[in-house]
Amino acid sequence: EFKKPADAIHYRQAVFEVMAHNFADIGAMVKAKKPFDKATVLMRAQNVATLSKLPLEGFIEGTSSGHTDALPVIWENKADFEAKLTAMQQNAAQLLQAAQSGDEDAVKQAFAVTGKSCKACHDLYKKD
Ligand code: ASC
Repeated sequence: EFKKPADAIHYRQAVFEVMAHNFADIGAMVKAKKPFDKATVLMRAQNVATLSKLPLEGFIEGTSSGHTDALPVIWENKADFEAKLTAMQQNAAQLLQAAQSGDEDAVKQAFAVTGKSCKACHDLYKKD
């Protein structure tokens, strides 16, 4: 439970921020901005997969005003929003599997798929 709406907003933003930091480091490696290090990719992918399960809790009704980019349409389309969030979690789990396999091409592909599922939600439900 959150004491006030702003706490729910802050919670989900904190989760997304830590997710983005971890996801971006995998991105730097698959885009060859830095050397591909299997152990680091695995650690990052574990973090992303775990964090992917957390933000939904923060999307409580009445938290689309104030310091947030979340659009009110989320709560008019909550089933679709949750389906897209679930797809992202499944893709993050696939990314973790790829990281566990150590196969760089598999990581690259799973990274791209996961990024698309981040964007799918942002396109509809996040302010630009
Ligand atoms: C990221 C990040 C996102 C997604 C998105 C993918 O690294 O912070 O929100 O990827 O940009 O299109």
